[in-house]
Amino acid sequence: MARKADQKTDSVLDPIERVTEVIFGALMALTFTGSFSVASPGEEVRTMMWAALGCNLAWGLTDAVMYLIGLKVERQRRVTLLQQLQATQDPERARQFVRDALPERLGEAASPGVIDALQRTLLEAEESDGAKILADRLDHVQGAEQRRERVATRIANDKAAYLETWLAHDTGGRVSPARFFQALRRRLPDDGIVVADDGNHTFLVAELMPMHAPRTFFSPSDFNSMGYCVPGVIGAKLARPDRVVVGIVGDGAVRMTGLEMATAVAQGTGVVWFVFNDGELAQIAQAQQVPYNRKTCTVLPPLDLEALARANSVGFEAMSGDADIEGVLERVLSSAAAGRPVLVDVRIDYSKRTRFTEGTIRTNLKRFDLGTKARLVSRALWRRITG
Ligand SMILES: Cc1ncc(C[n+]2csc(CCOP(=O)(O)OP(=O)(O)O)c2C)c(N)n1
Ligand SMILES: [Mg+2]
Repeated sequence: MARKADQKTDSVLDPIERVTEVIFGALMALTFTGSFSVASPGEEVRTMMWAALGCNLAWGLTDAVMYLIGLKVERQRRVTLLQQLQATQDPERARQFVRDALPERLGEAASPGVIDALQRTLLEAEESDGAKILADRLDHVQGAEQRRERVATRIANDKAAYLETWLAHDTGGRVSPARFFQALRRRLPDDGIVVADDGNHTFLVAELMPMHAPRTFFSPSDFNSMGYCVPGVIGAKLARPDRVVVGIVGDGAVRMTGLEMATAVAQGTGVVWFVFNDGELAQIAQAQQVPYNRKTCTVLPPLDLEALARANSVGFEAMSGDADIEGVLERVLSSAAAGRPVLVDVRIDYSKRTRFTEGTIRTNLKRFDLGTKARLVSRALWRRITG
């Protein structure tokens, strides 16, 4: 009854063949059990009878499962063939698809004309199936739309909750990143451009400053080269003079390309650079703090940003706490609108870690092998104790 290996048919598993196998199994069971009871009746024979029955029952069940799988595979095969036929523009390829779907000898013998006729019949016959596929796809798309809405709501809720944690954080009198970006967002037009440098401030922008239009946020995201922002802001403004362009740059990065401010003055490009002044190469300092309990070469000497601005003939404002945010933003954005570049010394609060920093520390630790993990964790603990 089983299919011979070299016998190729147009069906992966023939339903009739399967039903026949089930009946065959049942007959076998009856035959075995019958012969045992005739040969030597008694307790042992009864056990064997049950065993034989059990075997055949299992065989029948296996066949039934195989039959259902076969139906599914068979249907998928037809669906794929239909899709291939519909998709191909090349008649020769279409013929090949039909030939492949035919029993071997028939496929070899059929002429192109016969195959073309078969193809037409196949496409017509499958039309109702095609409609079913379409309906399935539609269901899937509609399901996806509902999923999209669910995910969007969840993201919005998570973001609102995350913002709350920032607003509730004690900034110790310094400028709250969350309040700064909320105020900046309110004052910046939707197509206003924000250019960030590389550092902790980059992730603060990503996490706390919603962007309302494509191509309005720029940062050196591939090689993360510090020093991008000061000239980047000038470049963006020269390319889009009609847009408001501001930069967010660290007090480390501003030392790298800060003198480019002279170009803005020379070109009369009205831009604003907000220097997030925390006295450290914070992105690295924060990552050092957890494993080493030290800040190695990441604490910066003081930088007189007002003097730097004056030296370059650009305007200057200091933002020392949350109370300064609105007034400073008002003044610097109007100065930029009048074509006068401005540098702002933002005494930013970096006492709360970004999700990025939290995530990086955790992810890096996970990637290490067990020995390295144990070494890092024990050193971190030891340094917590010994200082
Ligand atoms: C040219 C260059 N050197 C070093 C680094 C490594 N690096 C990434 S962030 C960072 C600290 C940036 O400090 P700062 O500009 O003050 O920004 P903050 O992290 O304090 O916001 C450093 C040193 C880099 N990305 N590019
Ligand atoms: Mg810094």
